[in-house]
Amino acid sequence: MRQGWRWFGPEAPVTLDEVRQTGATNIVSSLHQVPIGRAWTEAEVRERQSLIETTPAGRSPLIWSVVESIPIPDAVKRKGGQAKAEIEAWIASLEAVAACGIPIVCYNFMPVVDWTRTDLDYVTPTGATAMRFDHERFAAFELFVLQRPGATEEYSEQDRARAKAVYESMTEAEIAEITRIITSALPGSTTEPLTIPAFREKLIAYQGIDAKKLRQHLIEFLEAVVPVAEARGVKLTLHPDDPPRSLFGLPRIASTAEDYAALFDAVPAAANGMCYCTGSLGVRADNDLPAIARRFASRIYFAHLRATTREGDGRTFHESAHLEGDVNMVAVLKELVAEDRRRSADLSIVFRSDHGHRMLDDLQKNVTPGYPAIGRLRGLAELRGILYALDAVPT
Ligand code: DNO
Repeated sequence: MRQGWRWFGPEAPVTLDEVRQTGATNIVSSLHQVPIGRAWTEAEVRERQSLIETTPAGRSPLIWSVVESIPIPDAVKRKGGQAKAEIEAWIASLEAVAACGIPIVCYNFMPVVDWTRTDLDYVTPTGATAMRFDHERFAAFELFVLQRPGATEEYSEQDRARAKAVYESMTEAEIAEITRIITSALPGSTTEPLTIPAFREKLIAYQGIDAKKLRQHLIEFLEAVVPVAEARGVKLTLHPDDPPRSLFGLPRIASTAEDYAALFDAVPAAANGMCYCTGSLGVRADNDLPAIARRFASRIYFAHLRATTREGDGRTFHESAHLEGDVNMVAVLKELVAEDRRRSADLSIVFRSDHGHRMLDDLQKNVTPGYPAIGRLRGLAELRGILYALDAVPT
């Protein structure tokens, strides 16, 4: 398996020279500066590639092997008026990536928000901080800050009462913070947070789109892009929903094995692949992670490895150290290694230690939420240990 590292570009707090020190060899990156929906040019991709792949004398080389992500605009997910043009722009970006020989592209199909958390710095017993999704805080936001029409009916009376108590205990600053975290679409996103009215509008635009329709839109998207990827030798990998269930009354369709099976049945070409993310899928107790890895082994080109711990009734969770929590990482890696052994080196699975606790010096530094260097390095080192023990020395 190939050791990857997500790098957010030249402005990011973690530099390429630092990445090199982690022992990772494969860079996972995107043109984060390009607005969502604008087609990437080959020159732009090449420029970034040359930054990554120009190695200072005496240093070990890095290679840009995964684009995470080429974002998909909401118009495609909703199949709005601009959908066709947006898909064409996405294909142009894919062509630019393919022209530079980058073999893997990751994307997601979550409406409006990408990954969602309510706390970025939840203090764990070690003193390191983790990201957390607190169901009650989320409900407090949705019911009393966002005041989403229709939300009330989706919660039980007991949930509403708990959410109200949580909301009433929150300070103005806490309310502003949770609003910022949730409406930036994802913590650490390069997009600006939305105002509450703008966020509401984005949700309203999805009215009438249920899971069946959203899945159909994804299939139509795949029917347009997979043949291009197939012809250009690029593997597309769909990232699972995080958390793997509906939020804000919006449908989600990449949360379970059956969700993925439906997509692979509809568009069977090998380029239609999976980004196997243990942290996202693992939030559901009914997702059997090793079984999912076994079932879709040949479609897994890229893996995000991290663990979460469910709390209470399971709707709340926090991110654990990589080998702790609800994910049996040894069992997962056994499956991935078995698949990797069936492959040629050029198709070896790229994995990255996903997220990481904020610890040691990173507690004093500016970090990208979820992506501090030290916590991720701890994760990578632990994962590497398992691979060595499985006699699967990573490249
Ligand atoms: C979070 C990431 C996601 C992922 C996208 C892929 O840490 O795993 O934001 O990059 O969902 O499109």
